[in-house]
Amino acid sequence: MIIETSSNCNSRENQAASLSEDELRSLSTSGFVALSAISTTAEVAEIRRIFADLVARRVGEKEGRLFDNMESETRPDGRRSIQLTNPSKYQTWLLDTLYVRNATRIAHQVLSPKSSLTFDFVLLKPAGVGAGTPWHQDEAYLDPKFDHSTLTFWMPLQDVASSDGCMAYLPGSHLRGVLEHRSVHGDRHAHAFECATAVPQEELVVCPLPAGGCAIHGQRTLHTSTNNTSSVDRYAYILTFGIAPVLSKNPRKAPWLEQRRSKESFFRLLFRKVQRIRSSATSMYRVYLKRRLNVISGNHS
Ligand SMILES: O=C(O)CCC(=O)C(=O)O
Repeated sequence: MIIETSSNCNSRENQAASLSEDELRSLSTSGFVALSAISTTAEVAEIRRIFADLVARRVGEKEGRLFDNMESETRPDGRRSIQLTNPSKYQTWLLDTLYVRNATRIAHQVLSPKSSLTFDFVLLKPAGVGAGTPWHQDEAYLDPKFDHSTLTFWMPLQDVASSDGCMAYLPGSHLRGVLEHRSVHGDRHAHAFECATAVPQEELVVCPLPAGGCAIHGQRTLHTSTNNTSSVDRYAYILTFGIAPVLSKNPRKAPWLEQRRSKESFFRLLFRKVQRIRSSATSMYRVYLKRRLNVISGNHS
């Protein structure tokens, strides 16, 4: 059965920024929670205007921050899922928004008062052709040598339902550990990963939201988004908060990351990592550096 969450969407008329007991329970039992408002109509309209302008001017393209995250050699029909990484670098006002303030307060409540914004990005799924994001866990993108603790906020900049590229979740999946992933379309050059385990469609929960609403999920919650078949471009502004990762006592294996790494140049890899996690522990970078130097010198240990 596909359950729509609109009736569970908790209203936040005054955009007060902490989760209720029910919302906290939903996050810990289901791995996600939907809020009907985290920003204001005026703020959402301004953020949308800024993103439309940045994308139209192809800001960030040369630096590799603007790209189609689903494009691959087998599916070269790009511009169906356009990602702009760290838009707040180009428009610092984004960091002063009510959205970021509210999300920060919620992250402090849920993760730790020491948590901070580590990464922001926009995903544009163009009208009529926008490709849904494949099922994945966010932790599949993170370095398996470290223990991570992150929380992601997903705010649509227009109303979204199944036909507009809304989010869908598999409740309880955050308790299953990090699952096997692979490159989308079997192409290691593609940015996106997909979960290699089949997701029971009858258990997924689709999450329609009004503009300025918010879906919040943890790093292991399996999630996807639907195709945008509507006549309106779908924008979502996504914030990831985290605490500094710590070297894991039980490091995971993530062959999908290794396979992609082996195809990338050292400098491109390092640039991407620095882009993705601005405020990670310096120890992480020491490990990246050591690993790549080993690869270059032929020592693959
Ligand atoms: O916007 C989407 O299509 C998916 C976003 C996503 O995967 C995320 O926020 O972690």
